[in-house]
Formats: sequence, C-alpha cells, structure tokens
Amino acid sequence: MITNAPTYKNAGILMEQTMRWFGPNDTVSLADIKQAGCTGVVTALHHIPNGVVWSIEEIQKRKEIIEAAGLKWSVVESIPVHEAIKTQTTGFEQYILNYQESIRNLAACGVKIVTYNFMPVLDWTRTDLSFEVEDGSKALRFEMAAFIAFDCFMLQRPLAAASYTNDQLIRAQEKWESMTEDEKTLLQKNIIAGLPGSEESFTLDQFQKALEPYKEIDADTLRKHLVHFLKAIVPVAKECGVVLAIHPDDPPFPILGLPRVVSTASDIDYLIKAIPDITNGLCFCTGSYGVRADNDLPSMVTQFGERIHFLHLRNTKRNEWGDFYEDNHLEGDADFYEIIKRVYAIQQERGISIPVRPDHGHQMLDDLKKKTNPGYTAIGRLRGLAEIRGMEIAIARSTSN
Ligand code: CS2
Ligand code: MN
Repeated sequence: MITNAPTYKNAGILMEQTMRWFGPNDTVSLADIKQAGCTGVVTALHHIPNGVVWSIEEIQKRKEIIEAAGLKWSVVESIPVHEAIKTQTTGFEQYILNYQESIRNLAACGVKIVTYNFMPVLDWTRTDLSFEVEDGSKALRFEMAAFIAFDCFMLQRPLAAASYTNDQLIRAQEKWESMTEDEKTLLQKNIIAGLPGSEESFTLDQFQKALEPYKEIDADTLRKHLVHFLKAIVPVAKECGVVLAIHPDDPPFPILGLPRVVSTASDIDYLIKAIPDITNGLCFCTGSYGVRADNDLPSMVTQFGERIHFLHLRNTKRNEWGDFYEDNHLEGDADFYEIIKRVYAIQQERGISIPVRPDHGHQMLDDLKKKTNPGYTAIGRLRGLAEIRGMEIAIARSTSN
C-alpha cells in the first residue's frame, strides 16, 4: 500500500518525508526507511554507467522493489550528467539525447522529479568522513588546510598556490607536515575515491587527466554549457510532466581551479533568466548553500520557492578558516525554524507537498558499529528527519490554528 504524505489534523500540507536509498546493496534497507517515517525514497540506477540511457525495464524493476516495501519512488537523485556535456567535448550531443531519453522513460514509469548537478569532475567533497563531534557521534567535515595540502603537495596541481592566500598556504604546509602517511592516503581517498552518489572514482593519475579539459573552461563557459544542456532537456521534461531539480555545488565555491556555477542566489537567478520555465527548478540543499555566509537561506527559500521541487535539509557549522562540518540538523549556522516556516508557507501557496530528505546524518549509536555509505547512516538520518518533521508539525499547528 502506498500512503500519501502524512496529514496531521489541521496541519495543512506537510513535506513528503524521504530518504536516499542506494539500491538493493544499501545496508540501510527499505524497511529501515519506512520505519523512519518515510513515505518515499530517493534513488538512482547507480549500476547503469554514466551517459547510458535508463531503460523502462530497469526503471520499472527498481520501482517495483520500492513499491513492494510500501514506499514510493519520489525523486531520482541523480541522473548523472556526463563530463562530455559539461565540457562540450566529443559525443556530448549524443549524451544529451540519452539524457532526454532517460527523462522520457522515467516519466513513462511515473517518476517525475529528477535531480542532477553540474559540478565539474567531482561531486560533493569532504576531507574527513569521521570527524568526532562533542557528543561522540561522527560527522563529515571539510577542512580547508587539509584540502589545500592535497591540492598543493599531493596532487601538485600547477599554479595551485595562486588559488590561495599566504595564510592559507602556511596553514596547509603545517597540516601537511603534521600528517602521517596513512592520514595522507586517507585524505586522498576521501577527496577523489568518490563519495556516495558521485558515480566517479579516481586514482591520482586519472584525476590529473580528468582536470585537463577544464584548463580552457572558465565559469562563463561552464555556465553556457549548462544553459545549452537545460535548453535541450527542459522542453522534453516539460512535455512529459517531469520537473528538474539542480543540486548546488558542494562546497559552494570553486575548487582545484575548477569553475563552479551553482553556488549562490545570483547563480540561480542567471539560470532562471536563461530558462524561466518552472520545470527548470531546484533541489534546495541547505547543507550546500549554507556553507557560504553570504547565502541568506530563508530569503532564498522565499525568492525561489515556486521552483523548489526537492529539499535537502541539513545544517553545517563553518569557521573563519573556511572549514565546515555537518552539524545536527537543528543546530549549525542555518536557521531551520525560519527555513521550515517558509517552506511550509510555500507548500500552502502552491498546494503541494515538497519531498524532503535529511540529506546526511551523523554516525551515532548502532551506526558506529555498522558499515554504511558515509553520511547515509540509518539512525543519524532518522534523528535529523524526526527533528525536521517535529519542527514542521509544530509550525503548521501554530500557524493554521
Ligand atoms: C550529496 C550529493 O550533497 C549531497 O547531497 O549527497 O551526492 C548529491 O546528491 C548530488 O550532488 C546531487 O546530484
Ligand atoms: Mn545535498
């Protein structure tokens, strides 16, 4: 049986609770996700190589597994965008056609929200996957000095030093000198061996090669490539009733000399002006946008509310060095009360329930003894989602009564 988003008495329209599920090999099961209070899952056909069409058969197979567990396939995250599309190199037209075909096939199976990102080479990036926070649980962290050390001393990217200030370079040098060989190996693995959902994994050599095509590509060019891609896929998605949700850059600034073009409110504005249709929408990830102090998240929710098709609600805590870690969902720098209040208001205006996932969670309690995908723990995410849900219901009840 498939249930709809929960409707508490007099609470109005609430978010649709989901968690990401990486497919049959995920150690967090569909049953776990259901017990966490979710009605939907977010998944992708990770076994299909990047750039290949998702066939109706494969989509249907996945959908049936999800529905047999009493859940709904709410959102696709992600159909990966092939590097050739981002760099507009050999074969990119075909990859765009394939992308269109995957969208049509998903629509034919009733899966109507598609998330993607347009980050060059790397998807989300962290330097530490088990940073112990004060309560003993473990979080994902981005430490600027470690990242710069990787760039300058491990990758030895030509001109790397020019990307940083003197202070940053001194801190990176100190960090590098304090690290053991094992720590260095782990750092490299964390950065380029591929975090969950990123679809790509590199050795140092492969990674250096992957960076090469971007020597000629600055932010303006990458933006043009993104607009070209959107102009090709938005009409197809619209025709079959699919909405697109672009995930922001994580972290939301250029790294390793690579341009990044989905980091700020003005980046979003640019994309909307280029393709105003509401189909051209957002996966609003507070954990990604929130790393920048100049992103006013509640205002962004209001400003772009009509085209937020999917929400990642996760909090981060930053410091003056540009480091950040993933904090508990209701703590950290982002004001979740204000964000959820605005999300709630938008749902009433639009008359729809927006799917949400807690994105990542800490490794805590039994999670600490299990092997799960970094960030994708059962209990840590359950805690995050439960807190978000509680806050939304409280806001709903106090607003509508
Ligand atoms: C990550 C990414 O930060 C995140 O949400 O889980 O894998 C993210 O899902 C993709 O970048 C979206 O395309
Ligand atoms: Mn996210």
